[in-house]
Amino acid sequence: MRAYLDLLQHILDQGVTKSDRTGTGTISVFGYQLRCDLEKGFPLLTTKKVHFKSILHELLWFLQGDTNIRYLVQNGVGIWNEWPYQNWLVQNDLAEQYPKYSEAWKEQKKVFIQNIKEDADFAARWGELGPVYGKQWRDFEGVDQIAQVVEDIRQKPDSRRLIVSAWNPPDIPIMAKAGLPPCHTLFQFYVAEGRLSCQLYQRSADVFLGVPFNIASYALLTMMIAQVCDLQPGDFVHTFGDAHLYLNHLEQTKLQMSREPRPLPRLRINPEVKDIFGFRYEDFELLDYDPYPGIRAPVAV
Ligand code: DHF
Ligand code: TMP
Repeated sequence: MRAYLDLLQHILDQGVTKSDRTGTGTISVFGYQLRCDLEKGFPLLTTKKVHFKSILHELLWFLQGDTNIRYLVQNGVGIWNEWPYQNWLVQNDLAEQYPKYSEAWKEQKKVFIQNIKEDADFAARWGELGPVYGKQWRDFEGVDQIAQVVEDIRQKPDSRRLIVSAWNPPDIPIMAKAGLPPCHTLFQFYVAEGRLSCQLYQRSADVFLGVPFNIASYALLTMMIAQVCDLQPGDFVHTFGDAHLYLNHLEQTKLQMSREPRPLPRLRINPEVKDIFGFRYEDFELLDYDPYPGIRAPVAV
């Protein structure tokens, strides 16, 4: 994954200082493209340990059309916790009492997440992110875009219209309330010489924390769709809008850039599964993953 380190270098070299919604501050570039050949290994970073389990559960959760964090929480995945938590604080007039990122805020988050886990009614009320990815993928005004795109890839592989969009303008204000308007906004498939490629347009990219997840997640989705369409995986092309490094991730970025990438792991998928909605957690096995240690970094909420 030299390509990822090149992106980090590019932002450090060319990025401009830019303030942002979260108040953290970034250095940012506008427009960039990265490509991985999925036959050369599974693109999970080796220059820090990336939690593959979270990526897999998140993707299965999207594919089920789920938008409530309860499934993730129950499977030990915390990557979406901060947004419903912050929404709950705001809606209950507690945001001033628990200032973002303070120790009290972190402690209260644990209580909130415990409630999501144990109390189904509480989770139904407060665990919802709004009509985010799962909803738009499976039910964009009644259209199951995933079922449709798989059908189109099978029937019309030459099509230039193999698109899934998570960007639904009337729903943007509702998504912004508890979750976020989709960062991975739109993706397109392409079939040539028996290989399935995928290109993602990501409007906004937290290059240190979010992007390693996003690359692996779309690589995984492309491999799953290739399998159910009897194709080989091709390239994953990742196109960025605002690609940024948060100012509180710069030390971590430099540490990561000092590490020499290792060979990529491989991903085994149970070859029996031929239905895109039929995959389970146990159908995947990551092999030969030998990363450097993880690097902690705070997420901007
Ligand atoms: N907001 C921001 N500011 N950046 C994001 O990357 C982001 N991503 C979202 C939602 N909102 C976001 C969803 N995806 C982590 C990774 C991906 C993700 C959210 C959070 C994260 O915190 N990763 C840590 C911990 C991993 C884990 O707990 O498994 C990491 O070190 O990779
Ligand atoms: P924004 O909505 O103000 O652009 O903030 C969203 C932040 O989350 C931004 O830093 C990009 C980051 N992000 C990713 O990088 N990947 C993701 O998958 C998600 C959901 C968010």
